[in-house]
Amino acid sequence: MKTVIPLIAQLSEAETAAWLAALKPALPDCTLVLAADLTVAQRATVEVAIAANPDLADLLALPRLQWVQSLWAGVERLVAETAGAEFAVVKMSDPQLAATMAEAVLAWTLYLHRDMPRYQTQQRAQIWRQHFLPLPSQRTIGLLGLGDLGTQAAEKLVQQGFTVCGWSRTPRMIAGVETFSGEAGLNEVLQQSQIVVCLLPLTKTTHHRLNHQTLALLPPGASLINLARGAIVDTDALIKHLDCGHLSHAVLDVFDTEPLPPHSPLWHHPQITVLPHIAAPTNKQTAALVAADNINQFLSSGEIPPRVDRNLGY
Ligand code: NDP
Ligand code: OXD
Repeated sequence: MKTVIPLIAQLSEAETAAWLAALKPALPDCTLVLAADLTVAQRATVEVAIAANPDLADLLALPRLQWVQSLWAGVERLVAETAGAEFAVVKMSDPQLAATMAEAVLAWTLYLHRDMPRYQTQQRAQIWRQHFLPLPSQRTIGLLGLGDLGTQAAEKLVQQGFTVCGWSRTPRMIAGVETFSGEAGLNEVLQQSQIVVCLLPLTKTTHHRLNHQTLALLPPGASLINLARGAIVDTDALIKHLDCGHLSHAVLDVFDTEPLPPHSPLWHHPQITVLPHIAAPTNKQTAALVAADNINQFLSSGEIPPRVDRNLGY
């Protein structure tokens, strides 16, 4: 008999159908069922579920659940909402997602490196003025977070000729990147970064990690790119640093509240580029294969893939 794998998702009908279409061929030996369609007997057998913005009640209704495969790389909400639950959470760890994120990091780094916000402003005022362009090697980019996404992004920036430094919780080695860890390490990275890119997970420790004090460590004229989660940055502090001229620009893809509310001052701030959470959209085909590999491995060996550490929150 085929193993029943529920897809527990609060997505639009079209999105759900598209995920089912990607997952079904990747899991030919399993029966994929939406949470609402599980029979009582099926519910009692489920050991692994696939989740995307799940309703907590649907997960808690599975008495033998051992682990959940998230379709998203960011699992902060899932981990927080299921605190205390026995089952493991496995985040989406897809090399294609990391490549897409690295592309976004390069794109927005080049946007700042090539002074595009300034030339846009000049165009509006019909100003024809050229500014000095440093070599990429003369520009230090600091990456906060050197996990699946930060590592590939750092490598891409190195390939492009930038000087790259990075920060993680535990020490990491990446060829061509000066790496730091721990509290003192953050200070070092911020002090030398002309562009700082945030790819940290949102946890109790990283909440408002970029605040008035830490943003003050950045050199004058530095810029921020936040592609991780909004609440890692204290928005009020960021606005103050931009308004007083200490920082020159911020590219924000993620916000405390999404969609960004219409009354948010961020929409119209001249030194902020607002993006609607588009840095690294999950590719359903590649993500489905990653999820399927993890599930097939578990079904054949009983081994749960590397899981989120619930104490650390990522
Ligand atoms: P990983 O878990 O693979 O990596 C997290 C990195 O952050 C690790 O290097 C980790 O350190 C470091 N870190 C965690 N806590 C701390 C801390 N307290 N101090 C210093 N470093 C810390 O995550 P991913 O790379 O897969 O994803 C990062 C985040 O990107 C996701 O959590 C999600 O929020 C966001 N994201 C955004 C998307 C978008 O489209 N905007 C798309 C996908 C994800 P260590 O190496 O020591 O463990
Ligand atoms: C994700 C995201 O976590 O899009 O995959 O932020």
